[in-house]
Amino acid sequence: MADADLPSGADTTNPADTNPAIEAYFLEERTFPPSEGFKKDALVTGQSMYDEAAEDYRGFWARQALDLIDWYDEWDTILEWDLPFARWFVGGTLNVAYNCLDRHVANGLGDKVAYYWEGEPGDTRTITYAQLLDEVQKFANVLKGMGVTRGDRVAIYMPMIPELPVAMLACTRIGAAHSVVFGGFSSDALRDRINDAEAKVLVTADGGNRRGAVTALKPAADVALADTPSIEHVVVVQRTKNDVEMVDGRDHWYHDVMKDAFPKCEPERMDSEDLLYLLYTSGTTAKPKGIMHTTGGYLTQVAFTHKYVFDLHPDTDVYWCAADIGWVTGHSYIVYGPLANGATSVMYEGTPDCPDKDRWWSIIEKYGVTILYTAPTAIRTFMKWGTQYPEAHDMSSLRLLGSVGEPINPEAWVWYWEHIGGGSCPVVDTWWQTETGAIMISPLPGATTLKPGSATFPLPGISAEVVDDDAKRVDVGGGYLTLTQPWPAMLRGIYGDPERYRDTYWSRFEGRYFAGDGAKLDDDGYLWLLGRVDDVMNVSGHRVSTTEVESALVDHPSVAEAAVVGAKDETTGQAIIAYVTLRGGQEASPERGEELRKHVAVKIGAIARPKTIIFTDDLPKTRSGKIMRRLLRDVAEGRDLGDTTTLADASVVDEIKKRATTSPTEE
Ligand code: 7RM
Repeated sequence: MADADLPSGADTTNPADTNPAIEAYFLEERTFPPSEGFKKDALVTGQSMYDEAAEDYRGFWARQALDLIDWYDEWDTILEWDLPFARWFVGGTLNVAYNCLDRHVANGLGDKVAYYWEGEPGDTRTITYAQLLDEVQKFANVLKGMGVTRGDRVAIYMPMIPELPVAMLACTRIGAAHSVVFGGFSSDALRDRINDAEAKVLVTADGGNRRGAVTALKPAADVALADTPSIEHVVVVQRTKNDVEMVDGRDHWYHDVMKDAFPKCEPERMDSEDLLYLLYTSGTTAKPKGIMHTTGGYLTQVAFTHKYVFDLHPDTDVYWCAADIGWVTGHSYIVYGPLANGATSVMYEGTPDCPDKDRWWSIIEKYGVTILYTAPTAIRTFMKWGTQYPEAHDMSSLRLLGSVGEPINPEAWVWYWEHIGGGSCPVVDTWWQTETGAIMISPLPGATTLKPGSATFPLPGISAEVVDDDAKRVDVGGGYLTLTQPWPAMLRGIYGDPERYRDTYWSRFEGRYFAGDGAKLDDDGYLWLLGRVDDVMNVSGHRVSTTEVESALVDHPSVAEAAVVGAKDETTGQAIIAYVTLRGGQEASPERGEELRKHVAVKIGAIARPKTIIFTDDLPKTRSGKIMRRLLRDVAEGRDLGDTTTLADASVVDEIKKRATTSPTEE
């Protein structure tokens, strides 16, 4: 299948006399139609849902809202759209916790497992829907007892333990909005987010387990709490038993306050447009943006996408989204989507290499996981570690794989398909953002013929277009990815800053939502994400996407991962610098570097040939696994590094800096 000698796509897709916003070079010709076996039981196999939605997207979403969600009062108006401000299911009332818990228990599913939870040290908990409902009601009463009421904000700073979804659902039950701050973020990040939201209560834990060590959360929270005047109470879950200080009157152990909590708590009837949560995007330069998600539209679209993109069969599937709940992927696809659909999920506390590099595969084998949803960064890491780890486990329970967070290079896609999916599981590449709330562009696995590396088409009810610098639609080729009509889970704004909302997302192209991604359309109308447009390189006047060069590098059998940046260059404007991680057992050498440079030239054209290849064991990444190309560009241009606080492992940069100054280049 793998074909390293595909002809260059440059001359077929890009006439040299045009000047596109981003050029399209990479040609991937492999296709994977849904198998008959998969189609037999698939929820969607044909085009009719697309057609139905295209005819009337408002009506389509209204039917989904009725089908998937229980409402106390139905809405009067499906959508009020005063660009850029949307209101969905106006006048409708509902409660998210009720939809995620009570209705399933009332339907006789109380004993069904909501979460198989696995702690990193190997301790486990199995939590049924009935147990989760009990816990949520009690914690809702705890919050009420601390003065939290409808409309308040609650900050949550926790490891991946069951009390995290409990705290989120307890908030939704009483109509308070949560603001989950990823447990890996610093005290400063926590403080700024608490203060921006003016949260009344903080829910945290003593610590969490990560790669065999305890990460102390409460001590970090204490530093933040020195400067958060809105916080009245702090609830602390005991997870790791590390030493913590408890401030009298302010700090309370979770197990203490839960002991006497009243077991029943009626869900609040919330308005469809009431704030459900804030989630801050980790901007490295500007003040973080509190992305606002509301209730009815959000729940509708996360339930819809979780059901149809993952072809969910709730009676038989064991679903595992391996993200952190502190990332939007965890909000939508560990908590709200799966619970709204009554799914059984796996939740894992730790890292994939603890105690060994096969931890995920042993979890899949142990619980019989059928659906796995993860990020390209994880897949490329597994490629680097080698196939012996997945091969040591029986993963035949898997039937569907998902990817999210970055463009997935075709070769990583095929590796995932082959070595994790055993050559029989569709891989759904799902494009979306914190701001979109739910999956927007993705295959439907029983209906869509897959192309490795393509997110394929907008989902039913979603409308996306690629445009050029003048906002003119591009039908074939590269440009800016825009969304052209409102969608139910869309952000409702930036907390406290409507103007920034308009400026950031709606000002670049009139009437269109644009949040920074490049994309191209191929001859068959498939969408290929090309990375952030800020990262696009300008080489002798050609606008080259980082994604395509990276994919050409990862296409080489020796490469596991690559990050490419444009660094200032006297002759070409920018020169392409590639940071490359080799697969297990492969040796770095000047010859290997030369071979890779050639490979890129053959694969996509001489213009994209990297000037320099820097071999590195690791790349700087955000906590959700996105490569931080800005940092690599700074290293390549010899600039001082800016803020690196969203880095997963800051030492990676120092290592790369050393190598960058000792690596041979083209000349
Ligand atoms: C869900 C999430 C959003 C940004 C987005 C893209 C990139 C996400 C894909 C992707 C290519 C994908 N939310 N991105 N998914 N790029 N293909 N399937 O990641 O707010 O943290 O990030 O992530 O650049 O704009 S996020």
